[in-house]
Amino acid sequence: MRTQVVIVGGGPSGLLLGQLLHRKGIDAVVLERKTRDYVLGRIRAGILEQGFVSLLREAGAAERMEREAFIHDGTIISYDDAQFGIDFKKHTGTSVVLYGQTEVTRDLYDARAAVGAKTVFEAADVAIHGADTDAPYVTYVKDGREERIDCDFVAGCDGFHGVSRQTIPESVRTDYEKVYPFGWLGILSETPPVNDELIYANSTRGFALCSMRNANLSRYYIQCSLSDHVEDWSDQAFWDELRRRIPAEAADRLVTGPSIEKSIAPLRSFVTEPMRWGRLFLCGDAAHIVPPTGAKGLNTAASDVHYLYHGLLQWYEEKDAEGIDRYSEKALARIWKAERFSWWMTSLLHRFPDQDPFDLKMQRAELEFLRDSDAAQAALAQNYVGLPY
Ligand code: RFL
Ligand code: PHB
Repeated sequence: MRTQVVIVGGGPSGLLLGQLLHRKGIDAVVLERKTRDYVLGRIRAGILEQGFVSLLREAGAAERMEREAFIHDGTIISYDDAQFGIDFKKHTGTSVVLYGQTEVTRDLYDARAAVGAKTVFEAADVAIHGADTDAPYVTYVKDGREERIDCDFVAGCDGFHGVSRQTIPESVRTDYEKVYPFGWLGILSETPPVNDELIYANSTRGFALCSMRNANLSRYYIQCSLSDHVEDWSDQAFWDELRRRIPAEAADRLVTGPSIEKSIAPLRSFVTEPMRWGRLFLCGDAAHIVPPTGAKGLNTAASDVHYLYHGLLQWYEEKDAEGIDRYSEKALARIWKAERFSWWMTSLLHRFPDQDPFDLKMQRAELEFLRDSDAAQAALAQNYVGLPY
């Protein structure tokens, strides 16, 4: 078969791109390795920038989000037993939206199904051919049969462990990576959130984050060791540790309950350059990873989608290659700033195993500067709500 754009990966970036293209009459097929339920079972991001929200609206998939999402005008930072707020609204005139990645993905799948766009689930052995020619094609195996799709372009939206990035020869690519010496243990529980704004906590026992999905669904994370296993952490042990890391008055009102999901995510910063090889374009986690501390992963995926979507539109509607030719450069300029912010938030809030007394004093001074400086708070707010596209 033939289509205009093959999208490898049915996560949020692939689905968003597919839906935007579809609304402009550009044909795209999404190839997803897993089942729909598997993709929807992954609990990930919670915070959306306004840029993401606008794209979701443009994709015609924002209706439920407009009804159900929560607007967050600020956040709380705590250290030891002190805490202060960062007012996004005051510093930037805007806010962020709390709406889970699972819900975004569900809405995009539903929107895709409603318009009859083609998604192939359980597409195995996806391989991209001729990406550096004018006639790329993608092969995959479905129900034991090999299929082939010829196309104009391939969008590699298949996450960090996908095939798209690996398709670009190592001689063309430069990878930049930093692996952090800890992970995040996260749980989801059907309990009311401890606070109406998120709490990012730096404690002597390590980082903790209090987040949520709705009025009766809480999401909490604690920094853990990379050698920890989920099975080692009973719910009780998690709650006890969380209580020790957050401000005492929050710990006192914390409502606990059984976890309905529990997982460990390692923390990593990663960027590959360039994000284009011939007619293959990398989007989202396929090209870059951030530690979740700045809530930027899904949001940087969305800014890639924005640049690629507009580049492809320019190609199809105006026969102009400028947008796709400058895709990598434009996307990377924004990504490196989100990488910097995520690295900085991570460094500010976590305990590192090799931190010496001087490093701890530096971290403390930085927290106190942030607490006392309007300019420092404005810089955090500006990055958190999202830099312009
Ligand atoms: P995804 O979501 O990984 O989707 C890629 C899809 O491609 C499929 N795939 C393949 N399909 C076909 N053939 C292959 N060979 C394939 N290989 C893989 C996969 O099955 C999958 O369905 O990448 P995408 O779309 O780029 O989206 C990126 C986001 O998922 C990610 O950046 C965020 O979840 C990161 N993140 C956060 N981002 C935010 O913006 N705000 C947050 O608050 C936030 N919190 C988080 C996070 C990530 C976390 N974890 C678990 C890493 C919190 C956590 C704990
Ligand atoms: C989440 O709600 O899952 C979440 C929120 C903020 C972050 C990371 C994760 O920085």
